[in-house]
Order: sequence, then C-alpha cells, then structure tokens
Amino acid sequence: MTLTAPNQTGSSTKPQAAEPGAKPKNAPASVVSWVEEIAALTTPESIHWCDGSAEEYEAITNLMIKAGTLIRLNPEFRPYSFLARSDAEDVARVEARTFICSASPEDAGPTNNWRDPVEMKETLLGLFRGSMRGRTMYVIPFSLGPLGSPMSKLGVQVTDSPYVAASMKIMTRMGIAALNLIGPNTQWVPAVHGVGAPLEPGQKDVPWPCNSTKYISHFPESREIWSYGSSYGGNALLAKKAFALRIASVMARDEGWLAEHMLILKVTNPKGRVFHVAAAFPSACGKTNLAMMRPTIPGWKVETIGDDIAWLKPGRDGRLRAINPEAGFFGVAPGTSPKTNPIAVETLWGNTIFTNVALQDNGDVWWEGLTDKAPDHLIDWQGKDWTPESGTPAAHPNSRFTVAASQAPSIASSWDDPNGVVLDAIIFGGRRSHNVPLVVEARDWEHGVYMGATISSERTAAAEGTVGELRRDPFAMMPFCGYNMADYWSHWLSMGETLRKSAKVPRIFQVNWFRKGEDGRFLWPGFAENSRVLAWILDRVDANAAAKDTPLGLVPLAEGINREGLKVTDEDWTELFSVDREAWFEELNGTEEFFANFGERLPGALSRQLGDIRNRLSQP
Ligand code: O2Y
Ligand code: MN
Repeated sequence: MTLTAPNQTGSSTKPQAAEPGAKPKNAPASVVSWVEEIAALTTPESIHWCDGSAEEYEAITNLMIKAGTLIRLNPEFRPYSFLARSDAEDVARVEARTFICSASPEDAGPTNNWRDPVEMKETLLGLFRGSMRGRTMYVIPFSLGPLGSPMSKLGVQVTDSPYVAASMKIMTRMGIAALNLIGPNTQWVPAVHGVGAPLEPGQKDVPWPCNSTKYISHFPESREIWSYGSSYGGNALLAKKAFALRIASVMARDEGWLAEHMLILKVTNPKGRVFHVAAAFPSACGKTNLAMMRPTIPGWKVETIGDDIAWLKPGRDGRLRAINPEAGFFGVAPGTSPKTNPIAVETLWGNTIFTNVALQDNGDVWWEGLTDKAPDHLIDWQGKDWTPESGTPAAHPNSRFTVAASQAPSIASSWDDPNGVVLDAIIFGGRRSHNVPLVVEARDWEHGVYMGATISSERTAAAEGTVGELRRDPFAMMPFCGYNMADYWSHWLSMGETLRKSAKVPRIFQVNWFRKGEDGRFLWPGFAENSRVLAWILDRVDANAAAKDTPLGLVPLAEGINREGLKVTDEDWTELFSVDREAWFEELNGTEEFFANFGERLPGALSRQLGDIRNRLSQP
C-alpha cells in the first residue's frame, strides 16, 4: 500500500454535525477518503470525528480520568482543570528525531535532519500498520488563524491519543466549524499522529502510551506531517511547530508571506497611539513574560495577541500584517510566578491542562518558582512523594500548561481579527552575557535580516548541552524552518523588497536583556522593566526619538530610556552598550564560519552586511 497526500478537494455541500463522534453528513470527500485510508492502515477500534463542542471536551477528559491519564484538580482552587503525567521518557520535543523529507537534501539544508521522502514513507507505513489497534482514532479538523480569515490555513489531524485531541481543542480553532470551511478546492494539510502502542484484546492500557521509537516527519513538497511514538507538545500537537512553522514556512516561501516563531504584542503609548510588534526569541529568553508583560512605566499599555507563532503577510495596502495562528498557550510552568509573570498566573485560574507539574495535598498544582517556599509535601511529576529534602525538582523543568489564549487578562480584542494587525516593529532577541547591547536598531531591512540571521543564545541549565555554550538560532527558527535556512534568509530579503515597493516597512531591532558586568551581575533588571526598552523602540517608530550611530547600529542616548526608580547606574548603562572591538572581530569570524555552512545558497547581502560591520568596527 502506498499512501499519498489526499487530493485536497472536498464536497460542495457543508458538513453537518451528526451523533457525537460520528462522521458529519456531507463531510468533504477528500477528508473522508483520507481518513478511511489511514484507518485501513492503522486499524483503530473506532473512529471519533471531533465536533469541537464543550460536551465533547468533557466526554474526552472524563474518559481520560477513568483511564488514569488525567487527574481532576480541586475545583475549589483550579476549576475545570487537570493534571497529566507523561511517560518519563516523553517529556520534550525530540529534535534529533525531527525530519524534513524533501526530495533533495539541499532543500532541507545543513540545519535540518534530512530523510528521503520515499524511504521515510515506507518506514512510517511499516510503523503505523496496525498501530492503533484497540484504540479510538480521533479526527480533528482545525483552522490555524481566525476561522475564514484570508491569512488562515486548514488542517486535519488524526490521532489515537485523547490527550492530543483535548489539547488540540485548546490550541486551535478545532471542530465542525473548521471542517465546514473545506470546500471542493480548499487546500488542507493532513497530519497523522500515533502513539505507537497497539492494544491486544484485553490488554490493560497505561496512562501515557508512547513508543521509544519516535519519528516527527515533515513532507514539505506534499505538505504532510506524520508523527509516531510521542504524545508530548510539539511532537504530537501537529498544528503547532510541525504545521504552523515547518510546513507553513514552506507555504509562506511559495506564496509570499512569512511563518515565524514570534510573539505578537499590541502596545499603546501615553498619547493613545497603538503599535504592533512581533518578536523572535530562542528558548529560555523570557518570551512568554514579554508576551504577557505588565509595563512598569506610567501611561503605557501592553496587550497580548500571540505568545509563540506569528504569520506575517502584506495586506492589500502593502503593509505587513500579523495573525496568531494558534488559539492557546502551551507554556513552561517552572519559573512562572506572580512576580515574573502575574498575567500568566491569572490566566491559569482554571480551564487548564497541566502536564508534569507537581500535585499539592490540597489538589492544586505547584512548580518550582511559583512560590518562594515549596510546600512541605507534594506528589512529584512522576507520581512519587516529594519533600523539599528530596533533592529533585517536584515539577519537570519542561512541565507545561495548556490554556486558551482568550483566557489571558491581557488578551487584545484584535487577537482574533481575521485581517490581522499592522506591524510597526520587529524585534530579535537572544541571551548574551557579553558583546550584544541592550537594544540596537537596524539601519534598514537588510541589516535587520542580518540581525535575525545571527541570533544566538547561551545555553541555560534548562537546555541540553554545556551551560554558557553559544547556540546559533537564526530568527529563533533553527528547529522550525521547513527548508534550507539560507533560502529562508533570501526569502526574508525579498519580502523587504516587496514591502518597500508599496508601503512603510516595519523597523527592525535587536535586544539583549541578559548582559552581565565584569562582576557577573545582570546589568539590566529585565522582566516588566523591559517595557522601558519597548517604549524607546516605539518612540523611534513614532517620532524618530534621538539615537546614536554605532558600528552595530543605532542605540539610545543615555537619557533616551527612562531609568527612574531603577538601580542601573551610569557605569552599568555604559557597559550595557559598550563594544569591545576585539571580541566583535571574533564574533564576526564565528558568524563567517557559520555562514560558510550554507555555501552558494548564502545570500550575498548577508556577507555584505558582515563586511560592512567589520569595516565600521575597523574605523578609528
Ligand atoms: O513541545 C514542546 O516540547 C515544548 S517546546 C515549545 C512549546 C511551546 C512554545 N515553544 C516551544 C519551543 O520550543 O519553542
Ligand atoms: Mn516556541
């Protein structure tokens, strides 16, 4: 049997909801035949077509409670909320098992794991054959982006994991309304997910079925996703990183837009002018905290549009517009506290699925950092008794919350606008203890693309590898770009040309909240105080606030950023922007080496930008 991507056409009559879980009458023919094909391969015991209703969510979560997959939290503290504990070996995205299966390895590029698409399909067919035996296969139609928006895309995921079905209800616009949008000529992305744990008749299930063999496979040319063996986050919620970034980045290249690993903010200044900002940060750089920031400076208001992914497309007026393709947050719990992110804490009041956090004796959840003092007794993420003396984290460092975006008190009313919001500025960030200044504005789009292409971040204890080691993460897209990264840079450069022809181009900035002094102390307080940097960025956009030209770009004058009430001395300020020429020449050599990996495909504009910075640094 050879499975091909469906022809992606559907019936002309709208599907109608039927009995709960039954196939909707007049479901699109292309979806029905694909579901039948996958069912014939995987042989599930039953098929459940998700309608996306609250009743369905309740039924699926009840079923998981019975199976031991979910624990209902105490409704007094955490109404309508659950705790899931994953298998101890299934706790994170598996980058080494994530594959881009393009016909040519050059199209995947040197930063992706490439596999031949025909060979990979054969492997997957072997693994998936009979793999859903004894389980229910859920059919999940979903929209990425507001339903019916010209910027949105449709997909259908099948999965034999009820945890994945319930999570997709939170993370996407899922159900009959999305299926209704699949017409005769509508493109939709098929995504197959299986836990890889068939059940023999009478075999008792485990709370978190999965398989030690894992494949997260993307077929950019046929626009398909196949994922096997894991139920965790981006490995399994295939609308997220797999579709909204890896497959969407390829669609965006071909259709003239951008699929980005960026948060989106709405910011209002004290004069009442509204701005929109998109920002890309590698992991462990405080992206969620920025997405839900409560500014400390008077008169400024920050609202959330998205916390992780942004789709950017020129509108009819030529301006770059942004939507959040997702409908929920899948955020890291540890470190989230009333001090670091009060809005996230408020968002999690209820209606939340927590995964791998600790359970308190009162039936509420807990994780490291939530309170200054840990409770005297907890059940840890593996279901074992825990006390502060245990010496292990009670919550897994990558434990998560899954919650609807609409539940954030900071959510902007425009977050669901089908026309998106007009972007005024784009920010690239990283975690760098030296060299990179607090904030720098790019001279122009091309310089901004260079800034994005050279994002790098020091590893923290939460990431794999040696602490402090520099990880290059261009545009924060290293694990998420579905094609050759050098071609992706060329696409960014060509988007600048398109935007410049007809409209105002968003200004590009680079930030670094993590610079340290000689004494190892952070020079900038970070968190909500980053609103002061945001204010300077938007003062630049609004009224070209004064800036100083440096070899690296434009930086604020000493009085350009309001430091009132902060313990940032004049010496700290100078150090926050100091440029050590020797260290920068080394930095540029490292970038040149990195760029060399891309050979002929490296856009000349990026080598030119590197040369320009070297020249400016060489000047007395
Ligand atoms: O899927 C996971 O295992 C977590 S990774 C993640 C989750 C939400 C948002 N962003 C990320 C990321 O790695 O960028
Ligand atoms: Mn992310």
